[in-house]
Amino acid sequence: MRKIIHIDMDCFYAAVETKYNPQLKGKALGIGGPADSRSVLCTANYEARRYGVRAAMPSSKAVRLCPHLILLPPQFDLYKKESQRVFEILKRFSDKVEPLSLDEAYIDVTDSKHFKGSATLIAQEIRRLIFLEVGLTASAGVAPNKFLAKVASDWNKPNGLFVIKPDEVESFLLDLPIEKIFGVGKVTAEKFHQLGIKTCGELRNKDLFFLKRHFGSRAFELYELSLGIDKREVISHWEPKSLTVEETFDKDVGGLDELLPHLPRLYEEWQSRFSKKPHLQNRVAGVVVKIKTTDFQQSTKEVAFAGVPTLQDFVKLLTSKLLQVEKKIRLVGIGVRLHGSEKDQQLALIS
Ligand code: DCP
Ligand code: MG
Repeated sequence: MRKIIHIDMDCFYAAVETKYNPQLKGKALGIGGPADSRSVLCTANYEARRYGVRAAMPSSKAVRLCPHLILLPPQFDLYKKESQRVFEILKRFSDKVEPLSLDEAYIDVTDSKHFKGSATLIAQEIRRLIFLEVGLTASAGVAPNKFLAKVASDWNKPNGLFVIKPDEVESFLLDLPIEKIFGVGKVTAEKFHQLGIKTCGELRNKDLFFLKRHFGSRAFELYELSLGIDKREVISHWEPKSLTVEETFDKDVGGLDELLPHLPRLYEEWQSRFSKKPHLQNRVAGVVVKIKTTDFQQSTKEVAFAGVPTLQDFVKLLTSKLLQVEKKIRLVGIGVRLHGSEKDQQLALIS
């Protein structure tokens, strides 16, 4: 069973504008061209939404609904910069981060070691860090697949979290409107309604022949989704630059004698993570060790390396590193730095 988190920033463009101009706080705000032009809104904050103002609405109509609406032109470069900061946080928790837009992403945390693998706690931590480090609020959904995680992130919006546990999927879907199914737009929804089907519960009670007659090749997929089955993987479009594991000691350790006994276990953990990603094997560019001393100073040492390092390779590098360190050690990390993807390497050879 997968553990998927869907993160969606709250009224993203409007929130970024308000962050840089706090005077906008509490005022109805829309992002888009002027009301006397033909432009439509990119988004509106929640104050404006109370008046019925929505994304994709003509600015002129928005101002009619909410006469005191403040309209600002979009600053895409700024939103992109903020978005990068959010994604940098997401990538701390998993290699599998799939961006859907500047403000939205899926994260597969099935194999994550953070918070003993609790996706709920990871999602809370992500929200906390986004607020702390970027100064923006995000909503999160946690579920066993992409479809449900995305529905969940919308459930307690804004600034909310909603979790659908595997054993809650069935009851959650019973009354869920079919409009919420991934890929069901206005036309398909209307068709469902004409057939007397309004919820996923009603959909999954129909037999497949009936659905096939009305929805053709999509019938099975829609049926599966209504049961909460969604096998789509989280696909990250970026390649990891390194793969390292680390350990913070309960009590600071002094010197090699005390540190080395910890290495075999750490190496085993690194090896097990590395072996799950065979495509990384020919991308190793260097072996890296990292330590944090008792005064929280962090330093690394790296040597060029190709292939798969052994425990001895890490021991050797760590030994040479520790010759220069006198303080007690709080944390040790080992791992590899990676080349770009194979495609990058080919391009590098050509140019
Ligand atoms: N966007 C856009 N045009 C649209 C929809 C969205 O330009 N028709 C932009 C502006 C949004 C951003 O994408 O700020 C994110 O889209 P969302 O649908 O997630 O909307 P918001 O983040 O603004 O609001 P919410 O709090 O509902 O997520
Ligand atoms: Mg959003």
